[in-house]
Amino acid sequence: MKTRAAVAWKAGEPLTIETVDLEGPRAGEVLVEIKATGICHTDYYTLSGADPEGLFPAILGHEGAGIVVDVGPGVTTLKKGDHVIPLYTPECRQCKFCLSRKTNLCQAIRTTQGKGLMPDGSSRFSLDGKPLLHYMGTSTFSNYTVAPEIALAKIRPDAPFEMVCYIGCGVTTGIGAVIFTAKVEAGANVAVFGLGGIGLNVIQGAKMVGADKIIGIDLNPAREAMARQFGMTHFINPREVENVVDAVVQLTDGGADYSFECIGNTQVMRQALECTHKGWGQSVIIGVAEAGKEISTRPFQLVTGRQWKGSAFGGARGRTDVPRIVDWYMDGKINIDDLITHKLPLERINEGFDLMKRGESIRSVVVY
Ligand code: NAD
Ligand code: DAO
Ligand code: ZN
Repeated sequence: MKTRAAVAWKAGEPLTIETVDLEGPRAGEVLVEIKATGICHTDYYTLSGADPEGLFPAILGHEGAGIVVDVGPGVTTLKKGDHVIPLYTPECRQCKFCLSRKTNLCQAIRTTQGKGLMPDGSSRFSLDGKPLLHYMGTSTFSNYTVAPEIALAKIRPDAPFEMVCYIGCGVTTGIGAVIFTAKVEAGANVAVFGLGGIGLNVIQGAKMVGADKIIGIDLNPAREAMARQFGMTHFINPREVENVVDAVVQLTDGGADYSFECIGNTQVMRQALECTHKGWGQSVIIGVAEAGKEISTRPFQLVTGRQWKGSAFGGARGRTDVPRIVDWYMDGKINIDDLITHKLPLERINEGFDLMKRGESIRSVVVY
């Protein structure tokens, strides 16, 4: 079949809208009509060329929602008409990683996904007979896409696509880091570094579990009002204090119980660790740093009880947890609507990237 898609031909160049060929689903695969997709910082990271694993030409996008149109042989858990959210972190429920119950990093299709291919080692997308690569197993910047069955979460049919697509990455990454990775408890003090599309979801996760002080840190003063709306109790602009670590320690009587780095800046990662409480503080790295960057701290920080952790996709097991998070949204427990600041047709997708680069959007969503 033919489908409209935004194609990333080369690092650093804008996407171009093309009519591309899409082959139907093979064994274990599903054809999905994408109804809406968010534009995430990670798409920009890859498009910019900063991602050493970025491959071109490819169809980017990993924050979508849509409807199953067709299923390949052997697919048993999904059928035509089901509403789904594609998962860049699949959940096979059979690999060593899934069975460990210690991680959400399913490895069933990791190798081919990292090469921009479906699990059988080939691409379903092409243009003029030349293959185009998939991206993160999802390629939601195409109106129709093919994804493995294990990389699709079935969601309730009454959830609006242009809102719940954000659960495909930002919402789950932020809220999940609080609930699944750090397991923040009621009454804890939390510091959140970076109040963008991820950090604001960390804030609303912290509010949801009943955190006490929720301290937001951002260089952009425009982020303060929105973060307060989502539950932030204190704001620190690093340009307005002498030392961010001291400022958090003073506000929390010795340090935050939990901190979250939602920027991808290794200097800030150090601040996030060192502002946590001696003896028990935990700092969770969510931000993806530039290739080649390293983190450092004095080892005594760890000897004296602080812990450094990381979180991918919020530690969520997609097929199990994403439908629950959609329910939380539908039940009014989490707010997505106010984070979707812009809606655009596919033809204007590059404007969505520009809004993100200028810090003017939280989430832009392409509605097909
Ligand atoms: P964003 O650009 O929307 O937000 C980043 C925020 O950090 C901005 O508000 C910016 O003003 C602020 N900031 C920048 N430098 C700062 C500094 N030195 N001190 C304080 N604030 C600073 O980005 P986002 O979409 O929220 O993504 C954040 C990071 O999370 C990115 O690195 C992204 O790639 C990563 N990410 C990780 C996962 C995961 O599973 N681990 C998933 C999605 C995104
Ligand atoms: O299993 O080795 C692996 C890769 C897991 C990928 C997790 C990606 C999370 C961070 C990237 C941001 C995604 C939007
Ligand atoms: Zn698995």
